[in-house]
Amino acid sequence: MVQTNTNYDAGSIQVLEGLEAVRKRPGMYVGGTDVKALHHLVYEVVDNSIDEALAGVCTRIDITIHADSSVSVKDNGRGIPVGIHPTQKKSALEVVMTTLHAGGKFGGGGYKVSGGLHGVGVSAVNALSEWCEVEVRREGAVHFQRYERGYPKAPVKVIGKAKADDTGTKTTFKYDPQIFKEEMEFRFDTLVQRFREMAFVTRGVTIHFLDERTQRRMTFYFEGGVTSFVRYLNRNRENLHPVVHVEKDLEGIGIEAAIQYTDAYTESVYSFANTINTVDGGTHLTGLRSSITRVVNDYARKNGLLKDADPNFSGDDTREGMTAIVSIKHPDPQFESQTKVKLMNPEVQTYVTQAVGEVFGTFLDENPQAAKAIIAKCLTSARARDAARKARDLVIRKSALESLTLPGKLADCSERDSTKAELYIVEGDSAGGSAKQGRDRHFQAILPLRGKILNTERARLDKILGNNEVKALISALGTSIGDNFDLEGLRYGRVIIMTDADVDGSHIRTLLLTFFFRYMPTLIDGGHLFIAQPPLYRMAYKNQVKYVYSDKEKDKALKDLGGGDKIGVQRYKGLGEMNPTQLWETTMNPENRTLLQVTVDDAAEADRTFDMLMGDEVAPRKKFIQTHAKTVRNLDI
Ligand code: 0RA
Repeated sequence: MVQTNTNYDAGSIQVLEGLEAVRKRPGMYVGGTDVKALHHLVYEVVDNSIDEALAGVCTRIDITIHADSSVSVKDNGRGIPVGIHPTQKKSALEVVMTTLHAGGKFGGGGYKVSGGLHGVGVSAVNALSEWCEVEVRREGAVHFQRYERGYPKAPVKVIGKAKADDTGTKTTFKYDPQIFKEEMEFRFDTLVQRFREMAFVTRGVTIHFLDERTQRRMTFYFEGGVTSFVRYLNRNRENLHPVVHVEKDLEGIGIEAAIQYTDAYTESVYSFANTINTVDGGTHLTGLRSSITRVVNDYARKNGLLKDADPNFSGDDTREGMTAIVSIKHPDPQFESQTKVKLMNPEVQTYVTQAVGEVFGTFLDENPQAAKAIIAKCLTSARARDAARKARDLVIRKSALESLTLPGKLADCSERDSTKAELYIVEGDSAGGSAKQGRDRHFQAILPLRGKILNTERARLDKILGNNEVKALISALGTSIGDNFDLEGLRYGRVIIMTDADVDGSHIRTLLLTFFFRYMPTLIDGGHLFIAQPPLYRMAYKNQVKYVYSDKEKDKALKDLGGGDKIGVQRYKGLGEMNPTQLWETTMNPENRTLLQVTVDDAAEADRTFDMLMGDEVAPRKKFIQTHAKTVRNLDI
């Protein structure tokens, strides 16, 4: 599937641009200078090694975060060429490291499949690094070069011998604090997730990751590729049949997919193009979905499971409880935008539909037990959807009537200009009380919700719509929901979720995010949804008082305040522990507060974890709460 031009040499590397541009406008090349962009640097380097694995010439990648936050990526690929470049008259290695687009991926042969996210290659990382060192083992020698802010310190030199069959590349870089100015750190969990995904969709490669700051390490190798991926995703669910694996080459496009139904109420489908997680889907995902719907309907008709009078299953019906991965390898992928999150190649849809349709259709024919279980699941979900639709229509009609009468518990503000008004959604009556007293009633409205909304065990979200607390929320917002949603009606320009920093708070936040994501995505898109950030500690010494929002800030404040162990430190477990003035000063006053703006990605993540949170398996839920309760404080990452 993946073919490479074996005559590749220094000559086919095209030289396009200098590196000053990258330092001047990092946003254009790695998406900014925030912590997300920082992680991008690592991905960009790893992508190059993954390309070698896709070309079938690399089996192992070692990634290490060192104590000084420098990062090494080492692979056993062919090694970056070191011959003298015919027009540039210097080592091809230096050209690759210092010239944009010089990875051999842009014209000139070389790779047939490439994952590199921005395609700018390792040279952009080099330009944004305080220093960078590359070691290439190739042609019996170890070649070395060091760069500072992109500029080579000396020509490439041989620093040792290597066995003839010992080849590969090791890149070590330290990001430049002149570019990445804010204080930030690599996040182990974020990187792990990405490396795990890469290993799933690059079968046969072993990715080893070591964090020397903490000595945590992880190794990923998945013999089953995307099938292993689906097993992993379904590890806490009851499955209805073994994973169905699809693997096909059509017109030079590699297609892999894996499908398994479980008893879950949601769909978990992920798509990849050249190992990139295409978060916004695209033609490969559309192809997968449409073929599943078609095959299931065809089978149900053919076997009398759908009667002539019955309508076809909708796409939603056939996807409830389905976990699937589709991963394609394409020599010339077209993406919607720079950020490469949506695949556009039209032919891919046809090929994926064909490949998946054939294999999945045969699977159903040959496994009547599995087919029966899948169709039964579709029938249940079709009925539930119908019932939910009726219930929802009722709620919408009711809330349309009720929207004239605002809910009783809403403490509204006097401001009528929605662009200036804010709604705080607060958990619990006691916090609600503090917020009502502490707010500026001029422009801040408070809606207290009771924790009870979560006790609907194993609830479909549709059920939650019938809940009184949620109805109050819908009518307070004034937008209605679902297809009837109308942003014009929004009564508050800022909708702010304010919950405790504990397990229940995190639970309620996830529920609310899921609710907004499914029924009011436009509200999130418009940038109207926020999460308040209450302080974790109050620190007092003599007549100084300081509120801090993280443990790190606390350590710093301990130093700054002087006074050693005479400093009084109070940990806030809930909003209720703050008096109204404190709540105003720390969390509600626009002059001092920090709000985290919710993006659709954040909400989608909450949505993905929602069914697990609501499911009846206790162990994964506990684990989720422990990890999620922390990360949600940093939604801007
Ligand atoms: C250009 C050409 C060839 C390999 C590479 C670049 C290459 C780049 C990186 C970056 C990290 N690891 C890498 N491994 C290889 C092909 C060389 C050949 O045909 O021998």
